[in-house]
Amino acid sequence: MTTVLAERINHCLICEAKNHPEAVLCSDCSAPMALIQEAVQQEREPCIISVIGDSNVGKTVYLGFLLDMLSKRAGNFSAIPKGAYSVNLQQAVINYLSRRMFPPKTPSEVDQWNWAYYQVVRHQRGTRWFDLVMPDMAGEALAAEVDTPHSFQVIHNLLAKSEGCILLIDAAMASTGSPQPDFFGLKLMSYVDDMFAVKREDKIDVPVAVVLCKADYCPESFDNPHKFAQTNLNRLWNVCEARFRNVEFFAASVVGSLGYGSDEDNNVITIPLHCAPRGILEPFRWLLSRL
Ligand SMILES: Nc1nc2c(ncn2[C@@H]2O[C@H](COP(=O)(O)OP(=O)(O)OP(=O)(O)O)[C@@H](O)[C@H]2O)c(=O)[nH]1
Ligand SMILES: [Mg+2]
Ligand SMILES: [Zn+2]
Repeated sequence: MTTVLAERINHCLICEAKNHPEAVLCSDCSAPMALIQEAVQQEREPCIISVIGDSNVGKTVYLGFLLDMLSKRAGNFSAIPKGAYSVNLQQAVINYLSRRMFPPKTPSEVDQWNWAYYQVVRHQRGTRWFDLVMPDMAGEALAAEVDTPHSFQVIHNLLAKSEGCILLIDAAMASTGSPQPDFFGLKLMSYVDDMFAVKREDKIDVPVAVVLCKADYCPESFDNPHKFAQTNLNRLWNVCEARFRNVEFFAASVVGSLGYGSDEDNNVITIPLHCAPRGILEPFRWLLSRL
């Protein structure tokens, strides 16, 4: 394993394209070359966890908070970021929220995404260290890839290499009767299904944590995420039941109270008045227990 990894030092971790030794980003897929350099240094193949979901569902906010809580040792976890670039996402999210703003949407261009490479251990459960790579993808790029597979090759490669997924769904939107979160979830899960299916009749083993985001708008989803999903996201629920062996539903939110204001174009915007993260670690803890 060590020598194989060392031989791959100039090959992108995500798409395996050979790059110039001094390349910072992969010339094929724009993933940071620091990922493979880190893996070679650790002498361990990292485990990729993908946070997926529609645009505006809350991926950046969720991932930023998750990484921040991990590095603050929440829930008996310890997390060590590898490389300063790994801290950028959590820093940006916490900075925005401390100024009572949400972070801007993630650009579709892959070279603008934040990638996090963390070593994580949970103290109660022995000493197994996980080397995790978690990119913050743009929802629009994901939607384009799902609609036209291979249009964003980096997403295709990332998902194919993922050992677990956190699928974020806009519970607030679903609770108002909008079918959009349900359809998007269904599309994403069938994309993942196509990617991992070996035989049609076999269920997929890859663990998927379905996180009902913005649950502060619909607190009932905290009481019973299963029932909420079965009622408001029935198409997604059915595909999970039929095709995936390892799925669990969770509810999460980061804000305790919201205010409303307007931006310079007089659009109504939400203002996070204070943060009260709830349900952020549970999906992650469950996912690690399944790896
Ligand atoms: N009420 C509430 N709103 C939230 C929460 N998390 C995110 N939001 C709202 O959702 C918006 C989008 O969050 P992002 O994290 O930027 O969404 P994203 O999935 O990264 O979107 P893309 O970058 O476009 O893919 C924020 O601007 C907030 O308005 C939450 O926990 N509660
Ligand atoms: Mg984003
Ligand atoms: Zn690449």
